[in-house]
Amino acid sequence: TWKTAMRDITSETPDITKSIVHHVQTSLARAPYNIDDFGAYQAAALSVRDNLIVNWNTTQIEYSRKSQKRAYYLSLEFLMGRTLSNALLNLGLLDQYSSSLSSLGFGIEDILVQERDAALGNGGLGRLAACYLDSSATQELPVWGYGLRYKYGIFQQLIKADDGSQLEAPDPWLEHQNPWELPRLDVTYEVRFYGSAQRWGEGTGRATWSGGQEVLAIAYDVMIPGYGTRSTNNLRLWESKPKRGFDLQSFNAGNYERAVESSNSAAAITSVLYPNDHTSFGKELRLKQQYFWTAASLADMLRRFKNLEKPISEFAEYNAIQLNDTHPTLAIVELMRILVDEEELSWDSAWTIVTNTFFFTNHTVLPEALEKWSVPLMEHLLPRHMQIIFDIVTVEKRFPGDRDRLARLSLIEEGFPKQVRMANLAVVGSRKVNGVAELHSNLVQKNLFPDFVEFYGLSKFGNVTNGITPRRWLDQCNPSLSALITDTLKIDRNVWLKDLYKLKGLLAHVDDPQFQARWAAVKHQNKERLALFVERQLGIKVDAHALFDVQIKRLHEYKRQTLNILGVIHRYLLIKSLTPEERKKVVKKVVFFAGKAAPGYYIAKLTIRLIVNVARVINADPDTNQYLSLFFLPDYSVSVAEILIPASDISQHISTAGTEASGTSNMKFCLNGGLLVGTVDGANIEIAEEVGDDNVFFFGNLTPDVEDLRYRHTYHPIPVEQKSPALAHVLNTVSSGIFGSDGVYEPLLNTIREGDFYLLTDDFDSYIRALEMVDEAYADRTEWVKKSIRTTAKMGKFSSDRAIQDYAQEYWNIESVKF
Ligand code: 26W
Repeated sequence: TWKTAMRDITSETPDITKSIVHHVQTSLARAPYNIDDFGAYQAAALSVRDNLIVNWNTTQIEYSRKSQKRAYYLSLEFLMGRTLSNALLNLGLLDQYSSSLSSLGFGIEDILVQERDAALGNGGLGRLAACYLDSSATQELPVWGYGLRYKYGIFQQLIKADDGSQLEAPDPWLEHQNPWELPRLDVTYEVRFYGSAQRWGEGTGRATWSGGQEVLAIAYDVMIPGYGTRSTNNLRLWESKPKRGFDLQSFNAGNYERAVESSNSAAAITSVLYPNDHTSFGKELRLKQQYFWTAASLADMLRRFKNLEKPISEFAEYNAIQLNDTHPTLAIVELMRILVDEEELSWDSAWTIVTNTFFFTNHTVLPEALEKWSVPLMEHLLPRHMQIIFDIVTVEKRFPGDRDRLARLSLIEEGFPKQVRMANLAVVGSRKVNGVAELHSNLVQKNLFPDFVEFYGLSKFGNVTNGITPRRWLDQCNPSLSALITDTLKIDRNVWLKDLYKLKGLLAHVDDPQFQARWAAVKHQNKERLALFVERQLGIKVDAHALFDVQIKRLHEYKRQTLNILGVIHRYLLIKSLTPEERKKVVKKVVFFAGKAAPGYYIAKLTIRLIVNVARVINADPDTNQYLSLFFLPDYSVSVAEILIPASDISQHISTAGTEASGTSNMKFCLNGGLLVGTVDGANIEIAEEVGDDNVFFFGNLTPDVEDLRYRHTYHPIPVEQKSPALAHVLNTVSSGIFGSDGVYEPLLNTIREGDFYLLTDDFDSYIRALEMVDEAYADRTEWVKKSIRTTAKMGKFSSDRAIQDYAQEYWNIESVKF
């Protein structure tokens, strides 16, 4: 126990143990004899942090000393998850901390789960940013992240006991001190809003922006350790603060309330992460977040650049800025403002610098996700930036070419009010534009920006297929599989975790029955771990011998969780119709769902309700519940994904063809030996190319047919009964009220019966057939295990190390900094 361990501290005590005890007594100011798991976590974290700080400082000094080109990753979201386990892995200190904690009476597993997720993101885009930071540091690349330090991360999801609907609660993740950040109260910038812009210097395009509200940006640095290297990069998150305690002018005028109000409005900027994913609402506070963050980040970069004492004309030779979707597009305009108004460069030289500095990644082709800001709102909040955008429009028009087309590719959309199209601005202001999987990048060129492709040529458009970090998404979340791989490949873990193509060495062992048995045993162990987790969470026992089928992602119509749940109901009805004898031949299956719905997304929330209530009925049916059970795991997070992914036999990635830009959890499942059920969409296609068509279960219509099918839905509708009798039966069963009466689900069912924009009626039958193929394949367990091994073996391409290399070489032109 702590008490004895404390008494036993001697000169022989390992340094790590001493350091943990030291932090209990000093940083936590607590007596060591009544420390609980959380206190032990805090002390261990502070002790690990001491190691990180040393490496981080060395790295930053080296970066300054070498003054090489740097890249900056601007993302409004960083979905980091937990840090302690990742830091221990990357520092190579996991075993030592584990034994120190155990000598103090604590189990490492109990300690690691004390940490709260840093959930400063919605989904794929935010988690991608986190994987890219890991890979950049691992490859010793000088890359910094810039984001916002939200006081509240993505909301906590609760499921209402009476009707199964989603409730949202705040996520005050900073309640306890966060050991992974370093407040830099000395690194601050002033950011202006509102006021007015006065042009000066005839024909130069210059202006002065003054007045309005000034807000302070304060830096918090999060250390990002690389794996197996001392290189430790920085993620700088900005917090907003009123410039003074409160607005002195109002205060002196006797208006105390107004004074406090203005200080509230400054603090509000970084108070909460917007929980929408794929829908833009055009709220003023969101625009304020975007500008606050880009302005502070650019001021910071400029200050760093000026320390190099290079001419400003060389800015783009030393800095590359990656825009993670359009959210940071104002950075383009802000850099123009700084160069033209403050550095007094000519418009054209400024524009050359800008268009050599920025790179833009698009993450979705859904029209409702394309950001637009109303011109009157921009004029009010950022008058100088609106002027610059209008000037960009005018200057772009000087280029030779087809005027009509240029009007169409205009940054301003006509209407009431006029709107600024941020994606178009991002394309115009960037050196290169990329999508996140082959298919998606083609759609970006053909459907989203065809006129720009014609205008600038194809060379401005590229593809970087997404990737995931194998450190978190294999070694950390699936230590048994990692150990088995190391043992089998007979190469050091440090080697294959940094060169994931090495996994193909597993192919030589596919036919080895002993290896197959060990592979299957690992999967089973992970299924038992998930079963235990579910039992603790929901109080229901899960049969780990059943096939585990998982769909975890944000709830969205295009991702078609509805297709999945209707398929589950279909299976339930089928099993129900069998005799007890016949049922014995059914493949036992457990279906897991998890994911959050945007708080205002009615249909997505209704889908959750349906899943939860179907689960209640199915799990309580003694005729069927040994063959089919269903769980909706509340409050999906990175940490929950780390338990679910290693336990899956199959996972579902079943978006309507052409709608899922890439998907990244598909890669995580396959890396962990789960097989993929999916549509021919996003990175599914490239995964199938790698692992082979016979190791994935594809179904559904293809992208080129989607448009035509939608047209037919509108002009030549065919009733569901005719198109898919099986689906019609399922819909009618839901309507009949066995999962909840009084027609609650009708609005959801009607999206399918009328319009069916996401083509469920077109894909249902082939979906069911694909699931039948899964059943057949699963019956031959040896063949199944081979498929699983082959899948993992072929996932090398999907390491985020490869993706980051692509960006570093083809886009940013940066090199590793070795020391
Ligand atoms: C303005 C509202 C808003 C918020 C977030 C619009 C769009 C977004 C993101 C771009 C949505 C997103 O996360 N997209 C996902 O990005 C992943 C990483 O590239 C891809 O793997 C997913 O397919 C894509 O949906």
